[in-house]
Amino acid sequence: MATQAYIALGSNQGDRQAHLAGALADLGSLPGVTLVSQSPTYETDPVGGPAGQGRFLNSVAAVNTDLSPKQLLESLHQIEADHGRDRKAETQRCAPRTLDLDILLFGNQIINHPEPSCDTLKPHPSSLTPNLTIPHPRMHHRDFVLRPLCHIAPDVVHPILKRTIRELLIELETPAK
Ligand code: PH2
Ligand code: MG
Ligand code: MG
Repeated sequence: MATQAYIALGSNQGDRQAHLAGALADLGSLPGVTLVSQSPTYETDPVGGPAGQGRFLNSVAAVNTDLSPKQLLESLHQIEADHGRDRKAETQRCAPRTLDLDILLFGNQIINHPEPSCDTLKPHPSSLTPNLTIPHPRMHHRDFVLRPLCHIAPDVVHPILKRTIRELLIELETPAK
């Protein structure tokens, strides 16, 4: 049975609009992936990473997929590479990139998150796939993710936090007292 997944798209190098549009087209033509909806594109200030890097274009897409999370991740990495991203040349975290595709949610699945109830607070080694933690561990802190996601999936519930995307966005926007 197909799973609904949400993918964040970001670009702050080269022809940003072309990279996002091309990535959406590539996503939709992956075998086992159907593009369901896409958010508007937002121009956002970079969060983290080196000083002086350019602004991002960000959006979010919903897909239906028969792929596993790992297969989807590998396909996303291939699309990033096709759009000129060279992960090996990135010497620092959050380096500027032509294209970044992150799996935010994959149905209700929880992957590689520490079990709150276990002693070690570490995921079981057999479950580890590098760079595959779902839900995306920082998505609820990021306006550039929640805003476009809220456009297409306001009532979807975060499977760990048990809050809707709309609630998470409101919480992020509400200044701490
Ligand atoms: N991605 C990052 C780090 N910072 N900032 C913005 N505005 N948009 C992004 O997509 C982004 C970021 C790491 O992937
Ligand atoms: Mg990212
Ligand atoms: Mg990424």
